[in-house]
Amino acid sequence: MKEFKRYLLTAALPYANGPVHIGHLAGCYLPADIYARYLRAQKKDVKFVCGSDEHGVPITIRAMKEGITPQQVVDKYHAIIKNSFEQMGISFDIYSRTSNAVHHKTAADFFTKLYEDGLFEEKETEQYYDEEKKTFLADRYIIGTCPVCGNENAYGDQCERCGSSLSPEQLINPKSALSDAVPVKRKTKHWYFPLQNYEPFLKQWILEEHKDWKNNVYGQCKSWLDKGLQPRAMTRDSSWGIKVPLLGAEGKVLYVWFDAPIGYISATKELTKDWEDYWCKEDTKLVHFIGKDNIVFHCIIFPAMLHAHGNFVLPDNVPANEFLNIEGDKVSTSRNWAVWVDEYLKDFPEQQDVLRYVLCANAPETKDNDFTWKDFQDRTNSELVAIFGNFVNRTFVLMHKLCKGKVPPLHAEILDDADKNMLAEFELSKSKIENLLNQFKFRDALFEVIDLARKGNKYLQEKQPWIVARQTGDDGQPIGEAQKQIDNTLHVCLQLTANLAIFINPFLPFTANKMLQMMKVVDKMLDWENAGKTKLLSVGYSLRAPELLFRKIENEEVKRQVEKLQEASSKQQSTIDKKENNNKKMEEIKTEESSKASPPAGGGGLEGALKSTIQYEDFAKLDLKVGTILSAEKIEKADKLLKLEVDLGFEKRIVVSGIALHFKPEEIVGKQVVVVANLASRKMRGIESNGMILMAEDKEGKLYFVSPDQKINEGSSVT
Ligand code: B3M
Ligand code: ZN
Repeated sequence: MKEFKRYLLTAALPYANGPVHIGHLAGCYLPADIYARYLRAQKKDVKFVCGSDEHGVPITIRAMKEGITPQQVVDKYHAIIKNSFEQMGISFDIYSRTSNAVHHKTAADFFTKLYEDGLFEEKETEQYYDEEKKTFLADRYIIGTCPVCGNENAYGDQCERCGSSLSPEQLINPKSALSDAVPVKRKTKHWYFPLQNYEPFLKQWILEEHKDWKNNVYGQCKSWLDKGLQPRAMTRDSSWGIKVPLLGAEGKVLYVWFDAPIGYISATKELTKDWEDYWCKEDTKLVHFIGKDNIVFHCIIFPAMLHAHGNFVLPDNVPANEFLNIEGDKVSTSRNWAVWVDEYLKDFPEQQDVLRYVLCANAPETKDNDFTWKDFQDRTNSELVAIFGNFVNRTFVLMHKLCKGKVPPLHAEILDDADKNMLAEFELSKSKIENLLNQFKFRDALFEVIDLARKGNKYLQEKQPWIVARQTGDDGQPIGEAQKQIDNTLHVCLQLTANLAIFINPFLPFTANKMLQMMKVVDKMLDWENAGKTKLLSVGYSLRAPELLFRKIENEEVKRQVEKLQEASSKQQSTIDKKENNNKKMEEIKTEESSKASPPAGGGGLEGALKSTIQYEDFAKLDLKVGTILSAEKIEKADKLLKLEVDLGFEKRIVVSGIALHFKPEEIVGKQVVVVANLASRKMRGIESNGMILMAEDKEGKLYFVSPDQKINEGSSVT
């Protein structure tokens, strides 16, 4: 194994276009922080850098939504994000921002160097342009109807309703988000980085030399490299960002994914004058902590840039995590389906470690995972409180009761196997935990720590010093032999407590600190070299009274959070509905106006308006089946939706239908309906809906079921 002299850890720069949510924490900030704390405890030379990503379309879109300037957006969210990280104990050595002058210069110089070395290809292409606003439009700025699900507000790169990734050309009725104008194509010049030229280097470096990377990371890289790389434009037409440092490049800025990773270099420059040691010396271990959506940028594009530039080290590892879902559903900012860190901190003051614990125990290290408030409660109550907290608390209470509040001596002559085995566990745990942390297996490492506390509880339970203490002499005190046994037990438990503080420190630093206070020892005790030792607390040393390390999470709190999540998302939904309604109304007005101007053949007006003609093959794609509604129930916090169970003959299905305002659940049970049976399933309010019920709607908006005119077998086809 290569020996490294220093460590440079980076965590993805969050876009300063919103607060951070717990998915961000679990994805990269928490693992990075655990690793940084672990290395620092080992007295390694570590720099842990991060900052806000303040450029790119996400920022300008947010500015447009909030009706403020991009600068105001980044100022607002940079402060919120920075504060959330600080409060959560994410121990960056620097949290910078890409709007800083140092960064602008560093990124521009980087670009210039590649340019002067002749490494860019200059190309003119056609891109969408808004003639009213006189600006080119990034894909995100083009809005239209999704060809997959019909969402009228799909973006030119993605439909947020059905998740399809799109290109602006695929949108039906594309419009500029800035002016509503229909965009036109215009020529524009950009500088492309020919990634394909770096393929041989990347293949050798990743596929041959980094087989040690996590499967998800290695796999994604391999698939990109197998598909073959394409030139990528490193500049954009925009007024927000780092100006392209070339003559004749007015109105152009660096592509955000060109400048953002260079932000790691700029932040290090800001942090230390020795920044070159960390970026240019081969014995630096550079580790990028990121979420899975950033893999290609950190494993392929940025390394190719660094390699092309020369002089820089490449990442030794990129331990990317998968995504954390919330209550069974994907995190979505637009649907406000997220647990925001700043709000958590308000609702659960002083409970940072509990969240750190749950997010690490449930970290999406190898696959997407789910955060639920119930699991948050269960893990807190049955692991942190019942195992770790309980062990430490019992140890302290018993030590005060049976050993006069002091570390009792160890009577070697009567140590039994249970004592010896317990003491031997310290070293064993240390090597297991180290081994796991070195491989970025934070969850398993944390479970080892909890397991050690569990062993402590078991040991204490077997030893039962409170029972031994009943063997009293005439003076009412435990007889000598009994006291010796008690001493040994509590001596072992206290040394174990000291070890637990060291082990838990990278994960739950606030808790480790509380434990230091209780043991009246200094920070130095938490140095990793002390882990595994059995004589950390000196005999006779008097310790403080116990303080509860964790408190239970009550049912009420959990209920409140689940409600809050649902309320926030339905509030958001109703604004989206309103917007969609407004858009619809706008469409209606436009259609009416245009029909007045030139009435279409056969009448016109809204009612007669038909969608464009489809071919029989289009119709034949639908699988329409007759089904019977077996049960219907309301869905909490979703006043428009009913959850239906429908018998389709060949199977029973759950279908969520937006008919709750029109029908009472009890009046539709037994009804025969027509179901679009091959519609892709969709989650609504956390419930998976498999299909759609056909309804007829009259002019007033009243709904009617479409049903066979007499009862027929379930599963019959509608053709
Ligand atoms: N800001 C993407 C994100 O927040 C981007 C990461 C930059 S890391 C250099 O997911
Ligand atoms: Zn869609």
